[in-house]
Amino acid sequence: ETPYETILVERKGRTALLTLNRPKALNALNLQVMHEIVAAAEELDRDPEVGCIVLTGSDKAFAAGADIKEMHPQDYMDMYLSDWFSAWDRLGRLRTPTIAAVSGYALGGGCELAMLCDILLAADTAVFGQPEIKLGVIPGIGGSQRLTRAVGKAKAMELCLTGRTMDAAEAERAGLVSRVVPAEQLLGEALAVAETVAEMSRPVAMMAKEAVDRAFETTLAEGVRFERRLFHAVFATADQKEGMAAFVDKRPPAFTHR
Ligand code: CO8
Repeated sequence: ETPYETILVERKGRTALLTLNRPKALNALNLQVMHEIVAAAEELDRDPEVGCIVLTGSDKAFAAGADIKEMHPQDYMDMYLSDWFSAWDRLGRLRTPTIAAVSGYALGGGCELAMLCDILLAADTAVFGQPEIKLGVIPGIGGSQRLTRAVGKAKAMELCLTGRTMDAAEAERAGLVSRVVPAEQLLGEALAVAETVAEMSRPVAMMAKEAVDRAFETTLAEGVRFERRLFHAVFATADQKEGMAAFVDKRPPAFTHR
């Protein structure tokens, strides 16, 4: 039924679940995985019935990195002309909120993929790192930028320069992940968070995401101005009328996602 070979796509109500499925390679991210995830996610992003997308891997590995065997023979011109890995940027431009549910290894490109998502939930077994330097390369899917914004310069430098990994507890203390849960509860918890998000007004959730993301792109004054304009704009939605009316009437809101 699914046109994809390296990922599984499931729908549960207004939530979509994307599961990386290259178990023999610990979900190493080759170009096929990249194109399939991006295609699946963009299709879900266009679907008004989808309010949140969860991305996960296996118990052992969210993803153990970009596919080293595929990159090994490439030279500079191959990389430059194909703009290797640039399609991953499209994942960061989805409007639908995304959740990375990380169990086991999230190394290199795996850590970068998790950081491309909006909410990062970790199992207590999660291991994060940017070990590219040990292979004689550096992060290539935004790791040097997003890790630094998430955990600050000192820790990002240490991880990128030594290749040292951090466990889930350290990742939570450092602010990389929003929460750590026991491994056996990870998927259930991620789907519960997703369902909560998906039941909110879809356009208003999109605007909330856009506003938070703006904090990484602009100055405080510009960001606050951007937020204020979006805040005014939500008063054009039916869901603002419904949400506030429901509060006043002491009943749950029935959002129409308009
Ligand atoms: N790429 C390809 N294959 C992989 C990868 C990978 N990143 N990771 C694991 N595999 C394969 C192994 O080769 C092995 O295959 P086989 O059975 O055919 O030998 C299989 O998965 C199972 O792996 P292991 O036997 O190694 O499993 P272990 O439990 O012993 O070890 C580890 C797990 C510690 C995760 C180990 O596999 C490991 O160190 N993997 C590599 C981690 C890594 O360095 N990741 C960073 C890769 S570089 C990157 O992601 C960004 C590059 C940016 C480039 C930008 C270009 C523009």
